[in-house]
Amino acid sequence: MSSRIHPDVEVTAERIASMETRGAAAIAGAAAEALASQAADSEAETPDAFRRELRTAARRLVDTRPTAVSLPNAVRYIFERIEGDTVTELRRSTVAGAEAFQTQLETAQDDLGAIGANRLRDGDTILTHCHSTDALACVEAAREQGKSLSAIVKETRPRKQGHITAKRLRELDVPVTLIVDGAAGRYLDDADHVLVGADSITADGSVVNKIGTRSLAVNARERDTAIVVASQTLKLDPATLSGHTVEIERRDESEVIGDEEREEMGDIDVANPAFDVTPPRYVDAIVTERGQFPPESIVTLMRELFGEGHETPWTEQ
Ligand code: RI2
Repeated sequence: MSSRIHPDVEVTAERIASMETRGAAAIAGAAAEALASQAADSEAETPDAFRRELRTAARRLVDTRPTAVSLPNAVRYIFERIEGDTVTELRRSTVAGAEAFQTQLETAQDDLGAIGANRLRDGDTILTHCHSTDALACVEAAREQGKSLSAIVKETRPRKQGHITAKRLRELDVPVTLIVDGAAGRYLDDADHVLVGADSITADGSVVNKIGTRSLAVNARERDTAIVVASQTLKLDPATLSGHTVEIERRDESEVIGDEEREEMGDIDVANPAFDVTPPRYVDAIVTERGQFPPESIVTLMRELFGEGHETPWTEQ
């Protein structure tokens, strides 16, 4: 029997896939909202049909981007809270689960920001890569404490999300110097902290983040510049506790080069992996809403929050 996908789920999935909605926290929040619409407007006549519908919608959302674990973690959070014997009860508990998730998302980012801000001293310079709302929450909290900061912002090819970071930092009244990615090494000497976000954190404390993070961290380590990763616990990947690896999303080649330019070059291959993996030895601290952790000890927090399980009930047909 086919299960109807709510238009909100379809639109949300398309926005996530095209990166109109992007950033690990934002895609998790959008997916939760879409699942709430699916549940609230469900016309399923039996509990089984309702659950089937929800699983189909969840699969549509989770399959959009493979790397950010926030997406399956958000869906799992909601599925764990679905309860009841009637469609009305199931509908109500799903919507309540999605709302609780949204609240937790906001609170976690505020709490994380307050902790990350403690690392930033008055007069410090941060160097950023890509656009992370978790990383910016630390800056916002520091600004609220009255600290003055300045920022060196990598533009972050190919999609230049550094431009969003620059705009947000200016809104926080932080002076910004925008640089091309290749200039990062030159500017590391001027920075007190490299401050980045994460899409997924693995059990060994490796940080999966926007492509270019690893070389930035290696360079920063060589110059003794602190590398701080701002990451809500929503980005901890419980599947890695049992040996699963994180799939690195490969995006369309057209993000790197236009057709015309490409044709002029002749026969070339183009690669566009969206993320890379920074090993724990290049990371000084992972700042979460539960405190800051050396990357090697994040596994303890992961076990406490997720146990050994990483069920994916939405994968059942
Ligand atoms: P927040 C982004 O991925 C960046 O890699 C960023 O560091 C990470 O998500 C976390 O973002 P993309 O969606 O959750 O731009 O901190 O590919 O906002």
